[in-house]
Amino acid sequence: MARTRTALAAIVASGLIALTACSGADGAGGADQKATQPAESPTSASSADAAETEETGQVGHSGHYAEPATSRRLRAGETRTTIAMPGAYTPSAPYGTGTDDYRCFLLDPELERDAWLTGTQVLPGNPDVVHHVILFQVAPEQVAAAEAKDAAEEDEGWTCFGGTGLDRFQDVNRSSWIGAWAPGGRESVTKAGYGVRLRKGSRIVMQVHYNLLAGQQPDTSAAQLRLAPGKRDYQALSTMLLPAPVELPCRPKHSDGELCEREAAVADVKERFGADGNTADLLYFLCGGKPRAGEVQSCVRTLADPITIHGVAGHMHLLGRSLKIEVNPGTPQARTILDIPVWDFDDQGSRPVDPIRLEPFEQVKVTCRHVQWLRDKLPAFEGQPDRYVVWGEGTTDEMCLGMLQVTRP
Ligand SMILES: [Cu+2]
Repeated sequence: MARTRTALAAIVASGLIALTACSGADGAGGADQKATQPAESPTSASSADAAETEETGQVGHSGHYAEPATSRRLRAGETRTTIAMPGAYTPSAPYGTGTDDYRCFLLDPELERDAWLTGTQVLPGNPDVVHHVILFQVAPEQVAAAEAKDAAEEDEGWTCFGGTGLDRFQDVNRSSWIGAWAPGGRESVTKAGYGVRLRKGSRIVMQVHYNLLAGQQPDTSAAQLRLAPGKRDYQALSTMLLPAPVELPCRPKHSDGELCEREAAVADVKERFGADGNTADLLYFLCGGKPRAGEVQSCVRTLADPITIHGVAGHMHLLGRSLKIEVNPGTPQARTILDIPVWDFDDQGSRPVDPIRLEPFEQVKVTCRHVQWLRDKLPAFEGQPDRYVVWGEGTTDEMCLGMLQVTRP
């Protein structure tokens, strides 16, 4: 199915945009919570700890993926199901250039009735090549389209920069994200009484970002889903994405590189990621304004519907320096709900917040600062001159993304 862009007016009206995010870095991820679902709040965790001591992972699986060293114990009525790629996939740069491959795999949790998803744990098969993983839900009415995409490409799965490709645009207000993983991540479990609604017959797309810097090696990854009975009276969580542009110019003394012009830099991203490399320009339909080069970029969104925020997270890549999410900026009610003064690429976990209820016309703002000098310090940029950096899916491209875990009345 070719991805085509609808009229710009539709994007403006609906606030839909194609985007994806990769997260995490190689290295010792000490952080234990790297998912887009709310971590248990300190209060619920303390009571839960006694009941949910660590238990060792299931054994006896013959898959290639690694079984978790430890899993948190299931709560009453919960079950755990493992969904794995049907076979190995060997990543390659889909457009013949670049060192990143994003591949989507269609997995079937065999839901015979509606359920609440109360936790996720990704089991990466080959850590040398798996950079990060996002899990998306596929509604029953989208399953046929997903199967067609899967069948259309020869190897397992399909190329999927910029989301699953099933929605022409990802709805940033109600993203189909249900979980994410970066190196070091463990099982993510929702607060008691909260879950993501999965309808009977739903499928899961596992989007894997493969980094090809270590060469092409086969991978078979899997995920564990923690499920609770759908008849329970739980509150439905969803993920709201808050992307902002990245427009980081070259440093004055390093501005002779070929890609120091914005136009050339955007063209380069499109060459590596196909039509999905368009995000740098599309973001202005969501955030307003026009591209203005600078280290600090932000995006203010005005709510159309009431939300209650339960968790917050941020995402940038290697040149990210600081990130902030505010509600009602510039008003007497202004409040910072996430403040990361020094970005740590290895700690992208979601943080619980005391529930914050926001009404229509209230605003949320995400602000990011990226800096070029970090490229002088990081091995991933060795030998790479300054370039004008825009939003892009590659490890050495950048993103500015806030994530809110919300319930809606
Ligand atoms: Cu990213």
